[in-house]
Amino acid sequence: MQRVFSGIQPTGIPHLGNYLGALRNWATLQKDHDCLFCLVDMHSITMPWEPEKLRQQTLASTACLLASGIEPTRLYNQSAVSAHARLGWIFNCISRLGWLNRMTQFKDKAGKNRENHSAGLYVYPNLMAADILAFQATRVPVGDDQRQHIELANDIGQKFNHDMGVDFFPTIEPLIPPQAARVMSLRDGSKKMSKSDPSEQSRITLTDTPDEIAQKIRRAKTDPEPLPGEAAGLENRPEARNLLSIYGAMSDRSLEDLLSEFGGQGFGTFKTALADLLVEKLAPVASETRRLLADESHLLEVLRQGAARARSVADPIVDEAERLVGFLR
Ligand code: AQP
Repeated sequence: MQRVFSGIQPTGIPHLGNYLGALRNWATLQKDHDCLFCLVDMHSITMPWEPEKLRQQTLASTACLLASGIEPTRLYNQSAVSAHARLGWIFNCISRLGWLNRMTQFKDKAGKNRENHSAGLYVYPNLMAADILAFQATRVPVGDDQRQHIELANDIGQKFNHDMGVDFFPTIEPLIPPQAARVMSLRDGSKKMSKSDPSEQSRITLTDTPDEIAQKIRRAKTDPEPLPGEAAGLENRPEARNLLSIYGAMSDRSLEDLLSEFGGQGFGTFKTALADLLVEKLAPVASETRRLLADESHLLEVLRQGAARARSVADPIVDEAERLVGFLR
């Protein structure tokens, strides 16, 4: 059985992009794969953070993931399993500066003021490679934005194998959903939907109420043209394409099918239909999240047990990686 690993940062409430790009896929994969899902709290401190907020967001993310259908035994938080940090350090010494310099996520997050960002943000992809390879996982369900990081993780794993003269780390295959692999901001179709976008209106979260969902879709940026009858008419219309792609992913309908129904109409009817669809699919997740959030000790216990299971898989693998490197025990 293939081993699957994936993670999400507890930097805020998971949003529709996380759901369509990752979480929904995770819930399906766990049926016939050996899965580990991780709240990557160590990645969350690569950007400025507030400790109490991080604690609350980790609990909230745990509740959201369970409400999205993730099995409790597969879920844990990264910092509770030291294998991540141990292998992450080895990978810091295997990875090359030239490789990290090419990572577009660092450039996007650091912006122009690079000198002021943490060293952790720069080496984030090395830790991400360790997250996956500490379990010798072969499949990683992620959104399209993570494609470059997975390629780097493979470069790191292969360089380790080459340098140590072994065939220890497997090749990783990203599992990127065919539809809505990159959900864009509701306020700007050129930016991905993100937890850290300062505008609440830019994203639909997994705890939004039906009214909030409907209002955010109503206010979503669009252009003045009616929807086209064919996909070619969506060129240079990123906001229209984004809303259609969300609708398609949520309803398992193709773009062509949607355009044959909504083409030629203004956005009003389409937005109402999209809001109704999102409320129907997401409202049960939000109410289950609220129910779970009321019992903090249960959420902590889920994470504790998940971490114990994750340690039992990762510790022997990282022990062996350390032995191969030449560390004495
Ligand atoms: N907009 C998106 N569309 C599709 N998939 C997405 N993912 C994130 N945003 C989108 C996928 O969700 C998983 C978890 O992401 P993450 O929380 O680890 O980090 P991120 O990609 O940095 O997400 P955010 O929301 O943008 O967080 P912040 O604002 O904290 O940086 C990944 O599989 C990712 O592909």
